[in-house]
Amino acid sequence: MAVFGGRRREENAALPPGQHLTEGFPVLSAGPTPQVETTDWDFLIRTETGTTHRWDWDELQALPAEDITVDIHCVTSWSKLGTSWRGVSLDTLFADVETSLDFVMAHSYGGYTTNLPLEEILDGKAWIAYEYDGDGLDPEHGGPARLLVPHLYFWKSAKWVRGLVLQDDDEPGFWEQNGYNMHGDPWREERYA
Ligand SMILES: Nc1nc2c(c(=O)[nH]1)N[C@H]1C(S)=C(S)[C@@H](COP(=O)(O)O)O[C@H]1N2
Ligand SMILES: [Mo]
Repeated sequence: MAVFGGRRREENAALPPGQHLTEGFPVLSAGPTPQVETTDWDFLIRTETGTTHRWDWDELQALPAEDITVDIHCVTSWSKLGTSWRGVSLDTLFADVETSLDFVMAHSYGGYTTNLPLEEILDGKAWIAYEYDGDGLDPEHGGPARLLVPHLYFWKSAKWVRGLVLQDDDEPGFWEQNGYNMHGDPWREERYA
C-alpha cells in the first residue's frame, strides 16, 4: 500500500495540472500527412538580413545527434512520460546564426505554423527530431523530422518541420490564431488565449 501510494504521488508530481497519462501515442494533425522524401527534404533558418542557413537530409544526419528522453503534454490533456527521441539540438543549428530578433515562426511542409520565443528553443530546450523509440519517425508523427519542444504543450512541436523564420514580433501561428495560447507552458496551464 505504502509503495503504491508513493508511486502514485510520483506520477502525479510529473503531470502538469489537468493532464492524464496515455499509454498509446495519439496522432493529432490538423490536415493530411504530407509525404516528404528525405531526398527532397531540407531545413532552413532565415534571419532579418535575408541570410538563409540551409541543411539537406545528409547534412542534418552529419551533425552531432543527441538522445533525448522527455515527457510530452498535449493541450487536449494527454501526457506521455519518458518518451525517447534522437535528433539535433537547435543550439547546434543556431551556432552560426546571427540575429537580434527574439521570436521565430516554425513552418512545416503542409502549411502548419507555430510561434515561439527564440529563448524557448535554445539552451538545450528544443531539437529537430528524426527518430522515435529507436526507429525513424513515422510520417504521421512528423517524419522525416519534427520540431521537439517538450517543455511547452505539444502543438508547439511542429511536425514535418521545414524551417524557422526569425521575427521581430510574436505573431500567432496556426493554432494560436484559433484561440490557443501564444506561449503554452503546461505547468501554468497556458492552454488558451
Ligand atoms: N505540422 C503539424 N505539426 C503539428 C500538428 C499539426 O497538425 N501539423 N499538430 C500539433 C499538435 S496539436 C500536437 S498535440 C502534436 C501531436 O503530435 P503527434 O501526432 O505526434 O502526437 O503535433 C503538433 N504538431
Ligand atoms: Mo495538441
